[in-house]
Amino acid sequence: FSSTVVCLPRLPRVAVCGGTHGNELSGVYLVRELLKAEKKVMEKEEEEPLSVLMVLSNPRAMQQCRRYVDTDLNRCFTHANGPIPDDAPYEIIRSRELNATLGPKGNPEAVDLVCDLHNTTANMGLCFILRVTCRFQRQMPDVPMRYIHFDVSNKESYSLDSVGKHGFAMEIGPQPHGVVRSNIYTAMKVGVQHMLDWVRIFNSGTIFEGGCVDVFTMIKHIDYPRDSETRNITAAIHPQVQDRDFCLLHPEDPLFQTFSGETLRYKGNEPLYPFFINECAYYEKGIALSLARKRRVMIPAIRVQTEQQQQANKQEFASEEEE
Ligand SMILES: *[C@@H]1O[C@H](CO)[C@@H](O)[C@H](O)[C@H]1NC(C)=O
Ligand SMILES: *[C@@H]1O[C@H](CO)[C@@H](O)[C@H](O)[C@H]1NC(C)=O
Ligand SMILES: CC(=O)N[C@H]1CO[C@H](CO)[C@@H](O)[C@@H]1O
Ligand SMILES: [Zn+2]
Repeated sequence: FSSTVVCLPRLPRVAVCGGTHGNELSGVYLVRELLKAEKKVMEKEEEEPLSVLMVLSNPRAMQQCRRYVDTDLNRCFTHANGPIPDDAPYEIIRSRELNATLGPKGNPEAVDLVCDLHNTTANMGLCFILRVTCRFQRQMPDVPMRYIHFDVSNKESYSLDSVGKHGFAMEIGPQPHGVVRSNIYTAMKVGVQHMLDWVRIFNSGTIFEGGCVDVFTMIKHIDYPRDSETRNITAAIHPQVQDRDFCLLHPEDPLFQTFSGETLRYKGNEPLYPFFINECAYYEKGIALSLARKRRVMIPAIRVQTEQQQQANKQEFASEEEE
């Protein structure tokens, strides 16, 4: 498989975004730290061939240490048209601003890669949530690193990372509400550093060997058992499942424990991998956990396009636009 090398466009402009959810503090503190480091570099006037744009996505929610003020910012990036009213939700207004800074979405001027930093209260380690499959060469030292794929090919993507030409979310946990834990913060910092190193090495023309990578594809969400009248939850995640993200769940395995002490079992007909188990922010979305199928995917060797290939691409893009 490594005989064919796939050539991809250069990635000269990368954006690292934190605070898209204002209470996910690792990303907030990391972007602030990178902004400080950036200022030092600029004072020394060092030439940096890669442009890295640092963005604090939802300042108002960060100030209040809340996920969002009016509505989930990370669901606002669908193709919206027309003027917005003055009393529009804050996040709608902010999403337009971010679309202008990082995008516009679907436009050749958009940044090449958006890395959006999140964290989860679930015990998931470091995860890359992708719309396409790729992989970073190096493994992280202490944290398990995984790839999750949400198939959105038939739906319009709505997340911040969809504004760039390419994008992904880095999700890391467990870390509770409004808390920063140094192990999680450090793992995220190392993850971002790896990603930026990878882009620099890629842009410089190095060939990355192909190979296999395990990808978790989201199949479905499962809600908590609820009272049919009040809609209140009647059970919590079973202790045998709590914190066991990415451990195979078999049909008839315990899944929930009701508040009266009864065990409820997984009724699916195939074993699947649970993740986002008991994510705090997903109670309001009606998600107790998500289930994924694991696939092994072959990744071809990749290399950056030559100058000529890039020129040819630009022309192709321009003629598509005219159509
Ligand atoms: C982003 O901006 C472009 C150009 O102004 C517009 O066409 C598009 O609908 C905007 N998308 C969002 C999500 O705001
Ligand atoms: C359902 O939940 C609401 C809000 O948390 C609470 O006020 C109410 O008492 C609950 N109802 C029952 C029957 O437990
Ligand atoms: C997925 C998600 O939104 N995760 C959580 C990250 O951590 C913060 C607190 O630091 C939670 O509030 C989020 O819900
Ligand atoms: Zn988040």
